[in-house]
Amino acid sequence: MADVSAKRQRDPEATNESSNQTKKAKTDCETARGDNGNGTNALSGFQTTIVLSDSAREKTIFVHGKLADQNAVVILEKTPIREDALAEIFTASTLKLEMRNDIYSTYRLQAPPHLNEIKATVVCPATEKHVNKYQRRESFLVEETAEDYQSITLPYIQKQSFSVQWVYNILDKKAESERIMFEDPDPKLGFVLLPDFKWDQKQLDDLYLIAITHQKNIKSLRDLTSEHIPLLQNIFQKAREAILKRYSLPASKLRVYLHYQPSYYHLHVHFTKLGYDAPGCGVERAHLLADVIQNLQADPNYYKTRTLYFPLRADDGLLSQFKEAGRL
Ligand code: M7G
Repeated sequence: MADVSAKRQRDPEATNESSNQTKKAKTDCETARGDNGNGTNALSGFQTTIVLSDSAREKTIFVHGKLADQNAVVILEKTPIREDALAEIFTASTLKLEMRNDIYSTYRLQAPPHLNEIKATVVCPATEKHVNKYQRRESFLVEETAEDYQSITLPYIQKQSFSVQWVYNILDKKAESERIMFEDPDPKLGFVLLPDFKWDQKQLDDLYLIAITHQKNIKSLRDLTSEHIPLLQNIFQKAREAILKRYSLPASKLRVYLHYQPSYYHLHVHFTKLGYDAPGCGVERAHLLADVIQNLQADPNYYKTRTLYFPLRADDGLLSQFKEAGRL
């Protein structure tokens, strides 16, 4: 961040111009999305440039394109079939036979529109980093020593990481305030718990919540020391209680973890339903909160001193930095 303010001092006009451009891009996107209440279909003007990735198995497609002349990424995802909708699906759908053979038959079933939804996520204006994030790319496992963190990773994330404005909007109740499920307002130990935007909250099978700390100065797992154990324990205990109360899901049904590396460098904890194969829940990126607490209890500087492993995609600038430093 020091670099950014230094640049601001050197070249205030350039910075003002780029911040004006960013403001204009945001306004263009808001207008195109119909945020101003003009009631338009937010995506009717979307022009596809390229399909970044898709998955027939996950029923998702990630598309890069233009919305009101601004770069945008649109993610479309067919929503899961809910058990409580089965009766209506069976009674109110139309069926077209595709083939029949002995005891087997397949059909095209046309469910009523409200049971046949596609979840759409729009990122506008999208940066180059967003476009890269959603593109399918080969990954490489990186071995990051404590020294590598100081000399390679930290300088890189201070210059290149995603904006956490959306996080501040949540903490300041400027966005998603009606979605907050639980809050502990304590500035040191407190946090906000709310549905991750990957979860449409229609079914518990893919439950996904995030707890975002009120403390703004903890970037990631690497910053944690034994000093943060009370904060982590508070999140672990109160968020699980809130989830039990609201969704009747006990702790034994939850996977609670932090990502390293995260995409957003403001400490947050992921809560997903055990059994849901959430993106990023693999061992190369997810660190169970219970393990993190125990590791810090055993060694106050565990995460400051340990070598940590994580995957980076081929187009990730951080990977190039590791390569340039001869660490890969
Ligand atoms: P992460 O570990 O920093 O990175 O997690 P990842 O996105 O690579 O997993 C950030 C989490 O915040 C992810 O699970 C995102 O889906 C979620 N998220 C990101 N944004 C921009 C928002 C948002 O605006 N609102 C909410 N509720 N969740 C978000």
